[in-house]
Amino acid sequence: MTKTALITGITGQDGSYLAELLLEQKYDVYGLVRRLSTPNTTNITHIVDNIHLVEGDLMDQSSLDTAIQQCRPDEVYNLAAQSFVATSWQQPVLTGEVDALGALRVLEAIRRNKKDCRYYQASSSEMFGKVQETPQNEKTPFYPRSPYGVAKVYAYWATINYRESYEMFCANGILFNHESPRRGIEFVTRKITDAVARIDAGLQKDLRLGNLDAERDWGYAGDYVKAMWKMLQHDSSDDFVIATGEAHSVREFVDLAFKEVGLDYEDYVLVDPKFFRPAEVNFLMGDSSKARNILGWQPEVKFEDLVKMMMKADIERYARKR
Ligand code: NAP
Ligand code: G4F
Repeated sequence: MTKTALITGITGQDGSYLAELLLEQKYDVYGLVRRLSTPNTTNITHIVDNIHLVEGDLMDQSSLDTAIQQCRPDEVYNLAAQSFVATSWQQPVLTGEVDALGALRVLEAIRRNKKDCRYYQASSSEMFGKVQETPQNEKTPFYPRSPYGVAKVYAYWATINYRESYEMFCANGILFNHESPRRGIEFVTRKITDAVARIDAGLQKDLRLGNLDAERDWGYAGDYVKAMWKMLQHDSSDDFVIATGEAHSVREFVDLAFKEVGLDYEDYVLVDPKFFRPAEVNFLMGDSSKARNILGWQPEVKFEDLVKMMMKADIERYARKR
């Protein structure tokens, strides 16, 4: 029987890759989109004729109730969020409203309208923040360092609370950083590959960054959405860390990206205090052995290939523009 899925955040990086995956699996795919003065469907232009878009906002309970009543989903993937950590200090209340209470509103909409629906919560390695052990796994205590991280901890526990209070199928995917050519332009990886492509094309002179020594466990978004899907196919709901198990610094990323166009990053990169954060997460590296053993998931794309993939896409984009 055809399954129906509702994806919140379908216009984002992960939402677009997940929609592709579910279409390949023959799902009937619905995506929740919020009203914007200029619609932002760049990431889903290629599949927009094969999916159904429903209007709604994580700030608005009634729109979420209506969306669940309309779609009658078997699975809901709650990917919508104010997802940029730096902005969460500028807009802490909005971040809490969308990322914390927004998740609660989606859970409530499911409980009231389609309680047997399976729920995926986009939890984050940012919850580990000032890490209490390395590598981080499902049992590592949280120590969030940003309003974003704090909001995600709330949503994480709301997900577990609905599982335990109402016997609903609710899973947390604790995903470490994952990137792709569809990554938003303000995140450090995409900011770097876009800038290097622009420098290579003669459109930009330098690249201003913040903390070059921060280390992240970077994977490929296309690999990570497979883990989301696997979590909802499992026979019971549980929480899983999804990571590569390798940490690399921003400096390593920038070095490799400039090498792709035969340049030395030290000639172009300027450190700008504007991009430092009030409280930094210096290091993240995940242990995803639970997901590997129970779900049979593993990442395919290596760090070096991810940098190459993103560089290639941005170079081609500027070449097309020329
Ligand atoms: P993204 O590209 O920033 O996408 C966020 C999505 O949320 C967009 O579709 C956005 O819609 C939507 N959205 C924002 N506010 C909304 C609201 N009030 N109501 C409805 N939709 C709203 O994020 P992503 O990288 O794909 O990440 C997906 C999820 O995973 C997020 O929850 C993020 O916090 C979490 N996460 C990401 C990573 C990562 O490394 N990528 C790691 C761990 C967890 P518009 O297009 O209208 O702005
Ligand atoms: O790319 P970032 O902005 O990602 P961050 O803060 O790790 O958050 C991402 O991953 C989380 C999972 O751990 C997600 F939950 C979240 O939604 C998002 O997808 O920054 C990565 C690192 C930081 O340490 C930052 O301080 O890069 C450092 N950095 C150095 N210079 C910079 C810059 N980050 C940005 N965005 N811009 C810079 O110029």
